[in-house]
Amino acid sequence: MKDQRPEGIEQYDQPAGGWGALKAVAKTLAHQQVVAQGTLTLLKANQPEGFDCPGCAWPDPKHTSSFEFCENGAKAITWESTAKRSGPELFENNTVSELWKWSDHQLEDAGRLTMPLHYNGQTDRYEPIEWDEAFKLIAIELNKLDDPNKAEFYTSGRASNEAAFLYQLFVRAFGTNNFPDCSNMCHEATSVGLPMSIGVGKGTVTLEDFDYADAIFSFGHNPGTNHPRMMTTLHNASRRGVPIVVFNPLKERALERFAAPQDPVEMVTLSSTPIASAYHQLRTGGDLAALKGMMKAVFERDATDIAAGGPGVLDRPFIDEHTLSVEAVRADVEATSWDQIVAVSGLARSAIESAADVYINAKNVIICYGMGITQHANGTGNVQQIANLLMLRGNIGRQGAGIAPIRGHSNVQGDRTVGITEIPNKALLDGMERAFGFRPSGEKGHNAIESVEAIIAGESKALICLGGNLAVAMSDPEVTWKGMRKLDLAVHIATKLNRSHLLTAKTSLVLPCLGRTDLDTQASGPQAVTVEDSMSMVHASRGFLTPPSAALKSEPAIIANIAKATLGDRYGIDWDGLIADYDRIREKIEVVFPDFHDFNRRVRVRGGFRLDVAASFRRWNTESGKANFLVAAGLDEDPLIKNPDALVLTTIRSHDQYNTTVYGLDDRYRGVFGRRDVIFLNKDDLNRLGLKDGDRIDVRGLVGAKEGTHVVQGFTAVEYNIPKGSAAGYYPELNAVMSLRHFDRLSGTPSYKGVPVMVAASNG
Ligand SMILES: Nc1nc2c(c(=O)[nH]1)N[C@H]1C(S)=C(S)[C@@H](COP(=O)(O)OP(=O)(O)OC[C@H]3O[C@@H](n4cnc5c(=O)[nH]c(N)nc54)[C@H](O)[C@@H]3O)O[C@H]1N2
Ligand SMILES: Nc1nc2c(c(=O)[nH]1)N[C@H]1C(S)=C(S)[C@@H](COP(=O)(O)OP(=O)(O)OC[C@H]3O[C@@H](n4cnc5c(=O)[nH]c(N)nc54)[C@H](O)[C@@H]3O)O[C@H]1N2
Ligand SMILES: [Mo]
Repeated sequence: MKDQRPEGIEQYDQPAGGWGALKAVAKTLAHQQVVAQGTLTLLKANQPEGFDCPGCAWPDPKHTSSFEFCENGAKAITWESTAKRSGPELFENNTVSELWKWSDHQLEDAGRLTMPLHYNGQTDRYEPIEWDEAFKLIAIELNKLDDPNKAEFYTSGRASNEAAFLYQLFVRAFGTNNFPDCSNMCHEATSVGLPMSIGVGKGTVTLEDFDYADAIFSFGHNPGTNHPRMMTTLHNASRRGVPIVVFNPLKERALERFAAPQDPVEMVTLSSTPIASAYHQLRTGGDLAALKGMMKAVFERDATDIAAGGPGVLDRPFIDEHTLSVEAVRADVEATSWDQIVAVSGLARSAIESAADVYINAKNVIICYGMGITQHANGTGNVQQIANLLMLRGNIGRQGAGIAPIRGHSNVQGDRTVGITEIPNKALLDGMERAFGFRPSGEKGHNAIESVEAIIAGESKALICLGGNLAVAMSDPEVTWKGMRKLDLAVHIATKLNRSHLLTAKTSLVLPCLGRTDLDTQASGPQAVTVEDSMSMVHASRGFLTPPSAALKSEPAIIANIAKATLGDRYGIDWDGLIADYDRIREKIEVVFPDFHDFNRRVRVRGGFRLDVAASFRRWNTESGKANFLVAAGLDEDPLIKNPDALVLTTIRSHDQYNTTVYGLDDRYRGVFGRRDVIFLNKDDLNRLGLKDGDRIDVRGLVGAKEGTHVVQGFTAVEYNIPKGSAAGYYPELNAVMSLRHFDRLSGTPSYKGVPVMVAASNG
C-alpha cells in the first residue's frame, strides 16, 4: 500500500491481545474515573460469587476462580460502573432537541441515569417524575388501547432470566405475543434454522468439548473483539496443534495471531501464537457457496475412497440411524458446479478442497459461527448448511464435536429460554397455565422488523423497551425514527441515555434500572439473578457495587410495578411477593419450564448447571424424530447483488464499541484510529470506480423500492485487504443505507452483512 494513508489509517502490526489490550483497559478505567473501584470490580467478573460479565455470552471455564483478563469485558464493566452520572442537571440544561445533536458516544458517556424521567413536550425536556406516577401513566396508556396487540414489548439480551420471565408473564397476561427481541437481529437464523435441522435452536457443544476437538472451523465471527475470552480457548487449541480454519472476508488480527494476557511468557517476550492454520478470505455472502463446496468435496472424496475399496468418508452408521434426506443435499451440491461455487464464494476450488481435507482428516470437528453467517438474506440456509456439513461425518452429539453458534448479548439465549418469543409453542402455553392458572394467547406476535413496520404503519401505538437501543440497532433509521415519533407511549428501562429515548412519543418515560454490577436489595435481602451462556450453562450473577442512585430499581421490580399498575389483580399474580425474593420467580420458572427442575438448589452450586440440549445426546426433537439434512436452494442471497456495478457491503463492529454503544473511535486491530466514517474497499474496485485510497465517497443502498434515500455521504474510502466485490464499514452508522426489506425471509433477521450498495465519489 502507499506511504500516504488517509488520516487515522495506520498499519497495526502487533498481535491481538497482549500489552495493547492491557494498555487499553488502563485508559478506559481512567476515562470512567473509576481506577481503584473499577479494578476491584473487574476482579469480580465471572467469579463464582461475583457477577456475570455483561460483555458477551462466551461461557466461563468450569470450577475455576482464576481471573480471566478480557479487554472488552473490562470496557463493558467500567462503562456500566462509571462514576459519571446523567443526573437532573443534564436534563435541566439540555432540551431533547439539543441532546439529539449529541453523538451516540456522548449520550451514553454522560453516565448512569439516576431518576425516572417523563418527557414534557411544552419545555422539550425530560423532567423527574415519581415512580408511582410513572407506573400510573404507563397503565393508563396501555389500558387505553382497544387491542393489546397494538403494543410492542422489546427485549435486549442483557436482561436476566428473572427479569425476562416476569416481563413475558406481564405481557402475556396483558394479552399479546408482540415480543420483538434483539435476538431477531442477531442469531434468529440459528433459533429458526437449527430446530428444523437438529431439533434445538442452540449450540450442541460445551466449553470442555474444545479440549477434545481435532479441528475447529470459524465462520464469520471476530472473537478478538467480540468474545475475547474465546481467544483463550483458540490459543490453547492452536498450541495443541489443532487446525483452526477461518472463513472471513477480513483478516481479523486475533484470528491470525494472539498474545494471551494470561500467558506470562508471551507477555514478557512479546511473542504470540498463530491462531488460524488456514485463512480463507471469501466474499461477503459467499458462505453458502463455500459450505456447499466443502460438502461437494466431501462427497467426491467419499466416492473416490469407496471406488478404491475403502469405507468412504461419510459416517454412514450415524446418517442411517439418526438422519433423513442426505440424498437431497447430495443432489443439490452435485447440481451446483464448481464454477458457480468459485464465482460466488470468491475462493479457489483448491482452497475449498483443502478445507474439506482438514474436515475429513479430523475425527472430532467443531464449527463456530457468528453474525457473518446469520445476518444474511439466506442466514437460515447458511446455518443449516453448517449443520449438514457436520452431520455428514457424525460431528453432532459426541465429545469434541458439534455446532457452536457464538451468541451476542450475555443473556440473549436465556431470555429466549424463559419465554421471550413471538411464537409461543404448546409447551410454553401449557407451562404458563400450570404455573399461573391462565392460558395465554397462542397467536403469533411481532418480531423486531414486524414491530417496527407496525409502528411505522401507525398500527402499533405503544412501545416498551426492556433495555437496548432498538431505533439505532434497526435498519433504515429514516423511516424507523419517523415511525417511532408517532407513538402514543414510549417507555425505556435503561441504565444510560441513548438515541431511542430521544424519539419521544406523546407520553415518553425513561426508567433507570440497576445494572449487573449493582447490588440488588429487595425485601428479603440481597438478590442474585441468573443467566444462560452460549453453551446452555445457567449460573447466578450477583452485583455488589452501591447503585449510582438510591432511586434506581431493579429490572424485575420495574416490570412487576408496571404489571401491577396495568393489570391490577388480574389472574391473582402476587407481583410484590415475586420481587421480594427472586427465589420465588425461579420457582415459577421451574413450573413453566421443567428443564429448570430444582432451580434454586442447582443454581447455588458453583458454576451452575447445563440445561438439557437434546441434540448433544443425539435425541432429535424434530417432527420426524430424526435430524434433517436440509437443502438451501441456489447460492445467491439477493437478486440486487446481481447488478454488476454493485458491491456487497457488510456492517461490522469496531474494537471500541458494544453494539450501539460507542466507547471510542479506534478500531485498533484494523488500524483505524479516531474515526468511524470509513468504508473498506478492494484496490481493484477502487480503480474500477475511478477512486483512490482516502477519497470522499457516498454509499447508496440498492433497496429495490422507492421510499427513502438510503444514502450516507462523505465517508472515506480506505484501500483494504478485502475480496473484490465486497465492502465493509461500521454498524450502526451504515444502517442508513439499509431498507427494512433487507432480511432473511425464513427467520426475519436483517441482512446487515449482505447489503447491495453503489459507491461513488462524494457530492455531499
Ligand atoms: N466488545 C464487543 N463485544 C460484543 C459485541 C460488541 O459490539 N462489542 N456485540 C455482542 C453481540 S450482540 C454480538 S451478536 C456478537 C457479535 O460478534 P460477531 O459475530 O463477531 O460480530 P461482527 O462484528 O458483526 O462480525 C462478524 C465477523 O464476520 C465477518 N463477516 C462479515 N461478513 C461476512 C460474511 O459474509 N461471511 C463471513 N464468513 N464472515 C463475514 C466480519 O469480517 C467479522 O469478522 O458480539 C457480542 N460481543
Ligand atoms: N447494521 C447492523 N445492525 C445491527 C447489527 C449489525 O451487525 N449490523 N447487529 C445487530 C445485533 S447482533 C444486535 S444484538 C442488535 C443490538 O441491539 P440492542 O440490544 O437493542 O442494542 P444495544 O446497543 O446492545 O443496547 C444498548 C443500550 O442498552 C442499555 N443498557 C445497557 N445495560 C443495560 C442493563 O443492564 N439494563 C437495561 N435495561 N438496559 C441496559 C443502555 O441504555 C444502552 O444504551 O443490533 C443489531 N443491529
Ligand atoms: Mo447480537
